Amino acid sequence: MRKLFLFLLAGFLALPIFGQSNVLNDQRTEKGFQNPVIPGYYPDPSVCRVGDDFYLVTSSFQYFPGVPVFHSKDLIHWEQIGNVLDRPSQVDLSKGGASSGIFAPTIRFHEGKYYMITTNINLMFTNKAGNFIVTADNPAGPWSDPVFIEGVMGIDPSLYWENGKMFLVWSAMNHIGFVELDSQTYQMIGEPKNIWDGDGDSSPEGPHLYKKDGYYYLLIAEGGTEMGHKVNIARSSNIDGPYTSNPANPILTQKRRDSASSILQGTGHPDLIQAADGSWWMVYLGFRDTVGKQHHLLGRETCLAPVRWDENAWPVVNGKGWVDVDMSHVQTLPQVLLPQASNKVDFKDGKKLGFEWIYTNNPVLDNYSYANNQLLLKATSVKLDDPTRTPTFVARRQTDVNCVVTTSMSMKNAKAGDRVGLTVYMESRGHYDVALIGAPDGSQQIELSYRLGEIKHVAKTVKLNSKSAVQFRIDVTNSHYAFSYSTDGKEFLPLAKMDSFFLSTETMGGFTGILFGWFAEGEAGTRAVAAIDWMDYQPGSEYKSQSAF
Ligand code: 6LW
Repeated sequence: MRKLFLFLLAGFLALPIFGQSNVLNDQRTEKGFQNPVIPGYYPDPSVCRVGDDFYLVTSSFQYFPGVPVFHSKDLIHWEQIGNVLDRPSQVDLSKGGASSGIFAPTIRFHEGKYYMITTNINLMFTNKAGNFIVTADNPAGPWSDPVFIEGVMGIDPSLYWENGKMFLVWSAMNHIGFVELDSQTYQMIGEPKNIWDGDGDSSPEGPHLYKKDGYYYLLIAEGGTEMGHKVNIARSSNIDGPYTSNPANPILTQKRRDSASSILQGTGHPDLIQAADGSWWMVYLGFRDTVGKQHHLLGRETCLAPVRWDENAWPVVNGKGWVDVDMSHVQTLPQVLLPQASNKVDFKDGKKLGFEWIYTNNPVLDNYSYANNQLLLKATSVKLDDPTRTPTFVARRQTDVNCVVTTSMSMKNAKAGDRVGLTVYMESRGHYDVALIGAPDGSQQIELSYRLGEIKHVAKTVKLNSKSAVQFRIDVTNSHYAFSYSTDGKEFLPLAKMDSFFLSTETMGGFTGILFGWFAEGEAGTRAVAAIDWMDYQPGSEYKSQSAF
């Protein structure tokens, strides 16, 4: 009887927890988290709150769809709920190269409407570029077509409203610009003004305005988005200045003696948010310096820190102005865990690729279809190496330092020179590919090759006896991408181990991170098709690193 009572009581207590969507179990904790909170190339985060729901967006550069949108209840566990720019009519990425396209976005909620403002920097290639606003009733979409703001030159726009007026701040080269916008047409009212030049470091950028205790606070990043990145803040009693720097700037930087050995570096590009309980938090980007010698692979990732912001005082980030991967000391909001996502993507029973899959530039979506529980990729003559056109290529981010990626695929209608496979892709000038290729005698071979700048090399070829599906596997550590293949799905034979160092952001340049994706390419008139059965992505344990040197 007692047991039955306890059982019923436990069930009753569990109800409100299981009753909520996204909540897996009752292992709630209010202490601690790990950075990054959104791993993989998700830089320049901006966040807004509606009730106790948080919405976050990040920049996306040359990839489509653009500007991923995430939802969270606790600022720690984020689920992607869509992409803001998911129709070609919203974004022209057609001719931009690596790290062109969509720079830092801002998301805000004002009078029942969500606003996202960002910059398409492809001004040289399209007249549909510059700073623009899209709006939505639901942050998951659909979002409107863009309204471009005429005459605003620069990047990193952000919005602020007060007394029915709408204001824009942005990074205009070496200063922060400010102007009022017409709240209906989003066009400038009057002349823009410089309101702050920052504290003298390079690249004052990513501005956001907040009001607290009668002051306007202007938060920016400085130092550039590398090792010297930092967060500075100024305040004024008037919205258009003059702004006075915080004497304790920078309020966040890893360029301190205490944080020099942290794996998390380059922290900056912040946004502040106050939770419903009154606590303040900062989202910002940081990268994990895992390859060694100040090289990273996964891009700039979204991170979190607590902020103490006493009345009339300047905000203090994480108590000490620097952060770490391990934030287990932090008293957090009540944590709401997400359902464990499946590691295996397949196309059985009508399943399709989710929001996290991206294409370069504006993809030709007719080249991607589903049939017989497979994803089919039609090859074209546009190569992965092409910096400005869209090859048949769809990919997901590397989100873990150590992981194992396996896929099963085959090639149909192959002619000599056709190539379909799996790539570790930093950009068109830097990728490691394992592929099925069409041989002149009509057979198929496996080819492992790489492109690093002007160097293109075939590292290994293996003859195949059949055209059935093969399995490619990449064992990933901080230092290497180790490729192997199987023809029976059981026994994997090694192909080669490639250094990760050469694909790093510091080697290749740019603002993005590593992707794993399938591609299909051939000579003009190719009819080859890549038939994909599945991809399995198994995260490994973090930071069990091997020396890269
Ligand atoms: C972004 C700028 C920056 O627009 O890099 O990290 C640019 N900060 O603010 C691209 O991410």
